[in-house]
Amino acid sequence: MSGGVRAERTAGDAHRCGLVAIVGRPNVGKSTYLNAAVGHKISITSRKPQTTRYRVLGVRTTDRAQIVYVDTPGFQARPRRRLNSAMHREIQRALDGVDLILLFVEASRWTAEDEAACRRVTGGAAPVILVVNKIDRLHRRDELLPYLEAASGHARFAEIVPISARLKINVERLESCIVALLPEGAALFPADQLTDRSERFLAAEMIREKLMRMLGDELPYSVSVMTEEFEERDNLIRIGATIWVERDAQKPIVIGERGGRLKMMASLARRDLEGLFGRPVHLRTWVKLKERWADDARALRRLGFEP
Ligand SMILES: Nc1nc2c(ncn2[C@@H]2O[C@H](COP(=O)(O)OP(=O)(O)OP(=O)(O)O)[C@@H](O)[C@H]2O)c(=O)[nH]1
Ligand SMILES: [Mg+2]
Repeated sequence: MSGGVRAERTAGDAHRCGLVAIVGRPNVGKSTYLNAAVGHKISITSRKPQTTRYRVLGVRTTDRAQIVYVDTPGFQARPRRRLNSAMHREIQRALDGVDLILLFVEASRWTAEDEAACRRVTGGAAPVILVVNKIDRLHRRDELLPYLEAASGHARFAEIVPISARLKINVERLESCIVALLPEGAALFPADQLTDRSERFLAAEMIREKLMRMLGDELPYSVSVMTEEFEERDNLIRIGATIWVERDAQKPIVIGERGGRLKMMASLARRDLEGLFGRPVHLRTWVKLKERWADDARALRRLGFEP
């Protein structure tokens, strides 16, 4: 081989590449970590559980490795609606054939759902790293050690790594642990590719994130977003998206007084999308009634869930 990075490597540090699933109960910070690890906002986040509904790939490429992360919906012990079952299947698909699993929990808590997620992912072929997130929330540093000791009793983990995804504490250390456990192999994606998801998908998700963040506690679970138009012309991206609600009474809540709330959400989403695409975006949104979409197999297929 002539020159280049590869020739300079010694035998001990061959290029590594693999699929790494990010799994855990809702709201533990899985998507926040994905974005921190990749360095771009690819997966949406919010304070409310069940923000992520789809598998989302995030690719982190360095000169010695490529980590292909798969973010997943939060693991729920009992899926209720068809939508939740579809989300469960997304987790299942993410786990198929992965090289490594990151099980996310929150520092100082181990709930029944954490336990269920732990049982689901351990005992398979892939090694599991327990990631203890949100350590910045601990009031005292000496709370961490007993928690880590107790956690190590729950299953056999390849590593236990405490981090703060939000403050990016120990994220590099976690990355080194991941790379050490990946198989040798060539990169799966070009170095500049960040995700497998289309721009249409990302547009719908950024809008849904604002709905998750700005609507009250129940309503976010009743809305879905579909990109209907996506057109690039003269350095401008024109996007048209429909927001589905389940009941007529939900429309005015999403739209807000004189359209104020919808305008605000669209404007925040537009700013995110301009950051992501690096070009000006023109965004139009409509709110439509689609009764019981979350229990409707056809509607879920249109929203991109595989049957
Ligand atoms: N204090 C603190 N908050 C965090 C940290 N990581 C994530 N969060 C917050 O926790 C909340 C949930 O984060 P997400 O990344 O959406 O969690 P998730 O696990 O992807 O949630 P689902 O998609 O619903 O399963 C958000 O408000 C984040 O800002 C952290 O390290 N410290
Ligand atoms: Mg998430």
